[in-house]
Amino acid sequence: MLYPIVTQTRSILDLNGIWKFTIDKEVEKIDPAKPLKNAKNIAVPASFNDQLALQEIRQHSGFVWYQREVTIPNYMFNERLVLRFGSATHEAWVYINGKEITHHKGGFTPFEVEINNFLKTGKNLLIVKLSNILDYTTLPVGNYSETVDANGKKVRKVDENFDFFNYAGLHRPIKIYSTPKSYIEDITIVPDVDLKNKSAKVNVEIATKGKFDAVKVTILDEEEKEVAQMTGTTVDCTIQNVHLWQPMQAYLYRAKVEGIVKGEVVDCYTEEFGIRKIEIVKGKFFINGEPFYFKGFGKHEDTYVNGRGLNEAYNVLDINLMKAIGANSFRTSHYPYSEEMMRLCDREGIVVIDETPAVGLMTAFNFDISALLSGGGKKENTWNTMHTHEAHMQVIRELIARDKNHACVCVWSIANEASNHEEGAYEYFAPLFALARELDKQKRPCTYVSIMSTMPNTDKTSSLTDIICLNRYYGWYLQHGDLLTAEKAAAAELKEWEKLYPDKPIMYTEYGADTVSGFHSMYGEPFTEEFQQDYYEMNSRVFDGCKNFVGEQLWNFADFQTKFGIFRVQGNKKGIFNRAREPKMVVRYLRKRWKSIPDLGFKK
Ligand code: BDP
Repeated sequence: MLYPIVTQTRSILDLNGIWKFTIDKEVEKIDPAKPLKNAKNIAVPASFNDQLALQEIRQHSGFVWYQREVTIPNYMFNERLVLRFGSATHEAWVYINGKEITHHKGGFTPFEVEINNFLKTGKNLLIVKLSNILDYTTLPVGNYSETVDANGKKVRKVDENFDFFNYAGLHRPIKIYSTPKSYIEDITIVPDVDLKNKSAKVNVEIATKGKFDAVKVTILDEEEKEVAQMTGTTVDCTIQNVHLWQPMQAYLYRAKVEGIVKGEVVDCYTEEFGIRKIEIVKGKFFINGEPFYFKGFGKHEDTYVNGRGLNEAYNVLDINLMKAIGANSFRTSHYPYSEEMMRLCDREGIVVIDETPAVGLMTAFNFDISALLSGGGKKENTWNTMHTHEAHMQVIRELIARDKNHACVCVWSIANEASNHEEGAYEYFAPLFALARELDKQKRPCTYVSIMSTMPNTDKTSSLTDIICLNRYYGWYLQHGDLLTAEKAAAAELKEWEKLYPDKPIMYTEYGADTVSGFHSMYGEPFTEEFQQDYYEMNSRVFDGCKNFVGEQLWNFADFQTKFGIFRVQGNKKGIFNRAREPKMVVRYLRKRWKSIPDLGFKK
């Protein structure tokens, strides 16, 4: 799916800004043909939750409505006009002038609809109804309930089955873009590097709609120099003396695609791409023929006020903070991040593990200590109870369609912390891995990241994965505060994985300790900045002792907002930066360690 850009044949109307907003109290039916009553001003893109300073809005579960007027300049009416949402969380019904024109389920991928037939000259009323309901059929997974209050009114409640706040709203840019009536619909670029000869074969496949006499593809380098020119919709070229996209040293080529009628360029789109080779050989993760070592983070899209909404200044800052401490990668835990962030990572050379929103696939997930005390908490029965397979297939399709050309995307993560140890997990996951592998023409490695209950002897799905990705909290959730015992347990587990899969790379995709900025102790007490540093030093020793260990992505880059819970004090505090991105003490230790570990060639 192409990202909307302005070219000589395409333009964009930006619909970001102040919209009207109201929560749906489900007392009176809302008519999408009329302006919303008693609506408040709200900024788009952003989560709605933290903008209005009202408890009932922040905690609202159910439906909300957004509205704005749209006027299309007359000169644009001859073009094909497409309304595009970067995302709408989690389910959207879109109306123009009272007519439903599209519907999309899934809060982290873009969708679009042609709107020529629904528009009139002058003002048009654009209304979006959103649901933030998550249940056992959606991704992420929510515990959904409906009760009735004292007045007989239905009360909906979504209890997150995961550890981040269920922010919702129009999270990403909304645009109307134009294309000619005959247009370039999609571009798929697959580079194949010949490292020995320093060359690359680049395959470009173009989907078009309408009639073109010819399609021309020109490959340009960063100096705008033409390196190849081809005609056709499935074309190959070979680039000699190729500039590779390297971790932290990005190089981007551009494929300029032109649809031609009678010698005239009717439509034109330019797609950036990087050329790099990813391979897994004998327990190592190679980029461009050298073993790569992941240093970085699990993150969140989470900032003050914007919530999970796009915040480009924070994206830029986060990447610069990563660079400042010698990191080279992150995982889009626990959902696809904005297209804007992916484009930035292409430019900056950040290596990304691109994750679906499959989080919460575990009936036993619980932060409820009273339930634990009164008999073991929730029951394990995930694969018979949850019905997320269809949603899971859909997000894999939509994620790969969106991100397939990104050089920064080096691994797909199919899920985070599912019940991979339960009976039925293999049957659930095998078709998902097969689908991802079939759809991705670049054949990137696929993985899932596993929870501590999924051990070498209990994981039912590890044979499916290309990399063993572990979320491990030895010394925090287990052996809490006892780093000596934790170190032994962590090292012992890695040995078992190495024995089981001598040829699969192993990495940590989460490890961390809640730490409150400004808490200190002489006695290595948990929650203090000293303990956080001791914890990371302990883990570093374990990693360095494991031959096939290819990376450390800690949890979390920054403190982030979660649902209420007795394990959370205004959110999760495992950040090495706080939510404002101020460093905790451990940042100095990590900077020293990571700056001394090269991105390529660390463990030969
Ligand atoms: C893991 C989850 C992550 C949590 C983290 C934690 O993948 O979402 O925030 O642990 O508990 O279970 O801090």
